[in-house]
Amino acid sequence: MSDTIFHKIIRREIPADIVYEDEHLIAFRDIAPQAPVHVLFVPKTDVATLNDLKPSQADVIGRLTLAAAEYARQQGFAEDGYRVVMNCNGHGGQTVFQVHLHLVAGAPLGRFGT
Ligand code: IU
Repeated sequence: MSDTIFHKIIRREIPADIVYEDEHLIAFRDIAPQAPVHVLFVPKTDVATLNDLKPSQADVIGRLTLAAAEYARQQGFAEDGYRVVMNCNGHGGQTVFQVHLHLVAGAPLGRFGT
């Protein structure tokens, strides 16, 4: 098993502000939020980067996306809108090498990449 900071959060070895968890994934607030809402959705399956994702693991990413959309609905900002982002490796800005999906929301967001 990999041993990133996110694995430690999954194992409850370090604290996090967990907002959702099921058998497949965990979601918690980012410690350095980039928007009023900034939640990370992390699979419990070990996948370091998107480059390592196998076709047979498509459900891993599907579940993250569906969980983020459901969270947006439950929290009441789905209609206003939100953004989901996955960073990959250095140029993508990935710093934690367990794949994760950022959900950012709560204010109008700038055009991506500007
Ligand atoms: P990235 O896509 O790998 O760059 O995203 C990692 C995120 O994990 C980043 O937004 C950090 O603020 C966040 N994070 C966290 O929420 N808790 C931690 O203990 C650490 C990083 I280290």
